[in-house]
Amino acid sequence: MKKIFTAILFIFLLALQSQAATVSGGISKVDLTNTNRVVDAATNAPIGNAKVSLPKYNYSTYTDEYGGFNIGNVNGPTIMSVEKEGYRPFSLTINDTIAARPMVLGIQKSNIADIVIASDVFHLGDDNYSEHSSGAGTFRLRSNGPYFSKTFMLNSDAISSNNYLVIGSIIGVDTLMARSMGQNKIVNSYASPPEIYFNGAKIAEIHLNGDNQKIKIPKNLIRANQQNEVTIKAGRNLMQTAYVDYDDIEIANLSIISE
Ligand SMILES: [Ca+2]
Repeated sequence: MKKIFTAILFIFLLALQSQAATVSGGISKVDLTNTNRVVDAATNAPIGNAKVSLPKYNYSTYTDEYGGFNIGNVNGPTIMSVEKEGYRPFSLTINDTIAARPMVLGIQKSNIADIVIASDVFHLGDDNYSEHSSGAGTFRLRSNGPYFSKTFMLNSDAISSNNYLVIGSIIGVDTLMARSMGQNKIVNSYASPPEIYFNGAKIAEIHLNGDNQKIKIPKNLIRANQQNEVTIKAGRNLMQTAYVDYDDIEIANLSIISE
């Protein structure tokens, strides 16, 4: 049975009020109404000096004291990531429509139990992809090959809590479901879904592109006080039988969180 993972977004794409917002200290800053901002998801407090990156454009900037930041024009889907010490890595798939409006991004404080597996953007596949793919035009990074694998320690607390693998953002998935949802414009082919393995056992398939996909890690697979391993395998173009054509995807921010 195939599973669909609902994207849970810890973000607020709120239209900003037309009135000038008041920030801490009673200082008003009129241009906040038209500015993208990074705030604390719990308190709404502005977060300064957060790094905002668009890897596709090799662009990065830092938020000002009001949490404000600017990005230039974007074309098509692209991953935007936000990094700030003490906070969980955050990423969001944006496009020209989203980028044209002010964005308020609520980022969450990190937990001592969080494990960041990858905080950057990496590409899986073979660098051979259709211009109609849901990631086409976005892939800037050379492929790391069809597999990604990383080992990390889990302590004994991991057994007593619920653990999730969180994929910050994923683009380029060209499954039948992604196609039927209008995530790409490919008419004559589709791919098998990327597969997620934990300590060698398949725990999920990714059928859709999106942000913050949470995958529960079965407790019986967890090795406490030992190395554990996450592996992601790219899907394959199911209409190409003459050779193996991996479905090229890009992933930003992989982490393990426990709740
Ligand atoms: Ca390919």
